[in-house]
Amino acid sequence: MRLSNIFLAVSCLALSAVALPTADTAATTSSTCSNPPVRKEWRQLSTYQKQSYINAVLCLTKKKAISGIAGAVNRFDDHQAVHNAQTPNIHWVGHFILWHRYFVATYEKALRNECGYTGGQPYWDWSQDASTDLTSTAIYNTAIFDPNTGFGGNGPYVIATDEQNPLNITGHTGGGCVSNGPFVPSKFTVNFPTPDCLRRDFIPWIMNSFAQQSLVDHVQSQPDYTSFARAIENIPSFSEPNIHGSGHFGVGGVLGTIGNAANSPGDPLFFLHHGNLDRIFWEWQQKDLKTRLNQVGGPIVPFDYSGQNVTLGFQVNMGKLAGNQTLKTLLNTVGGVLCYTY
Ligand SMILES: *[C@@H]1O[C@H](CO)[C@@H](O)[C@H](O)[C@H]1NC(C)=O
Ligand SMILES: *[C@@H]1O[C@H](CO)[C@@H](O)[C@H](O)[C@H]1NC(C)=O
Ligand SMILES: *[C@@H]1O[C@H](CO)[C@@H](O)[C@H](O)[C@H]1NC(C)=O
Ligand SMILES: [Cu+2]
Repeated sequence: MRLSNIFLAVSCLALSAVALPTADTAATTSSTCSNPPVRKEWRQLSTYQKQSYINAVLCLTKKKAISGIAGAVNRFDDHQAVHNAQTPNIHWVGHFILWHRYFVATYEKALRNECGYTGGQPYWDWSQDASTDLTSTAIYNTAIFDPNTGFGGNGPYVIATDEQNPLNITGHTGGGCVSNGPFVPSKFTVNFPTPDCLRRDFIPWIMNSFAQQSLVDHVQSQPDYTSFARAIENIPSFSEPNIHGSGHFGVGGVLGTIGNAANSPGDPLFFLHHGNLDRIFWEWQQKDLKTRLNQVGGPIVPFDYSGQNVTLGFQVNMGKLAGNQTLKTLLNTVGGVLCYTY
């Protein structure tokens, strides 16, 4: 009775808006989220759409920072700085995937509202190209790394000192400044925490083994939020693959920007990698939406699996970039605070 009333009320609101919701989203689409931008895989974008996206990213680098965090010069840096500030509280916790959902959505909103981008945040589905031949470099030859219509490629090889590689990660192939594409040193600076070029350091065996579809399937077969949240991060180890590590260490390796736990959002690819993790989460939610719009769990304190768990009312923050939100709000991508779909 109550449910059907809510359904009716929402349907009326949705009808008075422009968008005609599908049956799936009708129950959850809010009146403040009509016509949500649709997020697409990078390869689904036209050349014009790809260029519009990259131009919008470069536009953010021309606008003054608002985060108030020392070292952040522009609106692009703001996001990296907020991630850096919260790094100790947002990984290996129950709110990991929801904090990062809010983070990517905040960036998407800045691209749209401040830089005229009209599409949804694109994502990079690495699992499409992960090879069982771990030495394969095919995944690095796809459209996303294209120097003309993508994000450019690797940096030249630089020897890493023992100090720079405390985990003794093997097989890194780059580490220098990205040498082609829109984010070369003459066009783009990673200002935060101190000015540097954008670095990439491809490691084929990590990229291929961490981005396997079988691992995505494993994550998406989890029965509840707590186990999903744990599976998507797994443990911080290179002997046990996890999909979250694929884009970070397959592209960032030892010396690359996106491989740095605190400062990874300094590589614009971060938002396409995390966009894909969010899509995987969203797809998992769709399998039992009624339950999965109302369920969270997992530790408040990193790795504290027997301690206090997050609840639906638990709040996360974006510093000065956006208001605090509860996890309940962030479970719904078309609820109004968030407004996008896949
Ligand atoms: C990495 O190698 C160094 C020197 O060979 C060694 O002392 C250190 O324990 C190794 N670290 C790990 C995490 O295996
Ligand atoms: C938090 O959740 C875990 C996993 O469901 C559970 O084992 C643990 O007891 C919970 N912690 C508290 C304090 O209830
Ligand atoms: C936002 O959340 C943070 C903790 O996540 C808290 O310190 C801060 O006081 C909150 N701000 C508001 C306005 O509620
Ligand atoms: Cu992160």
